[in-house]
This record gives sequence, C-alpha cells and structure tokens, in this order.
Amino acid sequence: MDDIDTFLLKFKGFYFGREALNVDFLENLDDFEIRDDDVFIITYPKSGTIWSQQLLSLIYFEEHCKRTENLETIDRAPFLEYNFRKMNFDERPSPRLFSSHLPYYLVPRGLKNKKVKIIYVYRNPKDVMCSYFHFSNMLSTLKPTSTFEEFMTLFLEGKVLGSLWFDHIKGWYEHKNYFNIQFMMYEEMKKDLKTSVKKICKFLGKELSEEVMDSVVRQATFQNMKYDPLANYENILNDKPEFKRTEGHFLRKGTVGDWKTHMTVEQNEKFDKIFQKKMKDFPLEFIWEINEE
Ligand code: PPS
Repeated sequence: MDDIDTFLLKFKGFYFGREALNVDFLENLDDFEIRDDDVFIITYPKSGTIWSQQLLSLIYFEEHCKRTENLETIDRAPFLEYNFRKMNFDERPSPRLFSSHLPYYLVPRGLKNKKVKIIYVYRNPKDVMCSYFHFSNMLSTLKPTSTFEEFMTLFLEGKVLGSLWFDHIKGWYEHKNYFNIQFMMYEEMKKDLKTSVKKICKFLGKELSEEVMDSVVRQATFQNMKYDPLANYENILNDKPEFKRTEGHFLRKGTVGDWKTHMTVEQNEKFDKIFQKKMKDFPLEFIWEINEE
C-alpha cells in the first residue's frame, strides 16, 4: 500500500481525505436530494473556503451577523462530503449552505438544475500550495512532508486531498454552463472585500443595507475572523486535539504572495513552466502578489 493511501482514498479518480468520509454516502452522492434554494461554496482546498463560509453565513443569517446565536460557521455551511458533525442534511432548514471540495463530475446531479447557486472560490496556486504545505504538516489526518520540495512534488502530482489543482479549476470552469455558478477570486476579495461582497450578493439575489454590508465586511476580515471563535475553526482542534500534529492555525497568514518566501527561484521556474503548459488559453486571471499595507 502506498504511503499516500494511509491518508487518502481514491474514489472515481479523485483523492478524498479519510477523516469523516462515508463511502456509502459517496456512492450515492449523485442522487443526493438537492433543494432549489441550496447554496454551495466550492473550492480546491486552501483557496478561501472558511472565509466564504463566514461571508455566506453573515449574508444569509441575521442571527449570525448580529451574533445573537452561537453557531460555528462550519455548522452553518457544513462540508457535503465530510460530515464532521454527523448532521442529518435532510433535516436542515432551508436555505441550506454547503461547502465542498468536489470536482465538477462528482457533485449531486441536482446541482445541474441551474437553480442551485454555486460560488467557486479560486486562489493563485502557488499560495494554495504554501498554505497546503503548512496545513498538511499541522493536521495529523494529512500526510506530512519534511521539505517544501517534497510537498511541491505531491501537489504537482495531485497526490493530495482534492487531487490536481489544475484539473479542479479547469474542470469547473469548462463545465460552468451546466451550473449556476459565480467564480470569485481570493486575491480580489483580499484587495477589495466590499466590492466582492457586493458581487456575491448580486449573484445570490440578496440586498443588504449599507450598514449590514459594512458589518459583513468587517466581520469577515482576516483579523476579525482569526479571533472570532465561531469563525476560526479553533474549536475543532480543541475538541479533537489528536487532529493537531504540530502547532498551527486554520487561519494562518491570509496573505497574497507568501509563495515568495517559500519557493526557490528554481522551484518557481519549474512551477511557471507547468502552469503555462496546463493553463494555456485558460481565461480566468490570477493575481500572484499585491502590495498590502
Ligand atoms: S480548507 O482547509 O481547505 O477549508 O482551507 P481554506 O479555508 O480553503 O483556506 C485556508 C486559507 O484561507 C485563509 N483565510 C483568509 N484569508 C484572508 N482573509 C480571510 N478572512 C481568511 N480566512 C481564511 C487562511 O488563512 C488560509 O490561508 P493561509 O495562506 O494558510 O493563511
């Protein structure tokens, strides 16, 4: 058995993590009953999932925005394929928010009814890779690597939870016409969160007052989320300390361009070559660095 198989399960050509995975559920995922007003956050890992969970929870649930309830974002927008809290999804009141790392070809077929709204958040893959490197070392459920080089090899071979980044984003983008989907870029959210929130609201058909909009933006900044116990996922690690292999946080740095402190010139050139080949003619833009104050 490959070392990778200890941590990952390959199902229909896609690598899943083993934690909280129910293979019977996966087998029947195509038939999972979708409601027209369900909303899905879809991401490749480390691309802004938790951030989007927070944003959508704030946009949809007044109690969440006003902090009159004590529900964590993971419970507001649980993962479909990793049922960490053993929820009965059928009993959840509408509108149901879901999160998922699934590739386009494994999602329930009901998502193709073009009513269900899907927000696909993507991030430049060099930063994804850096974030993922630290995350895989921190979580005991993921394969650790001792060097960045070692992780980069796994990432470029797609031997990580979520498989190959290139396939994930291209798959979703090339099949976008089957879905009601809005693509959002992590770096644009970082540059101007308010404009991004407006874009998300427009897609969701949500009208927020200026005051609520400002409150959503404020509560979804990295600094505020990092210290917000409902949003920062720390409770998950506190509840299950065995999940943590080394010190670290889900909300680590939240910056653009961290790859520059991780990748050597050689690694960067290698990555660029592969990126140019794989992403040739791909229309979405990427932002690799921004000047942050
Ligand atoms: S996961 O485990 O796949 O669900 O991870 P995911 O949430 O997709 O990605 C985690 C990275 O997103 C960063 N993050 C944010 N960045 C900016 N602003 C906000 N509010 C925010 N919230 C989360 C988080 O810090 C991880 O990136 P890194 O680079 O590791 O800091």
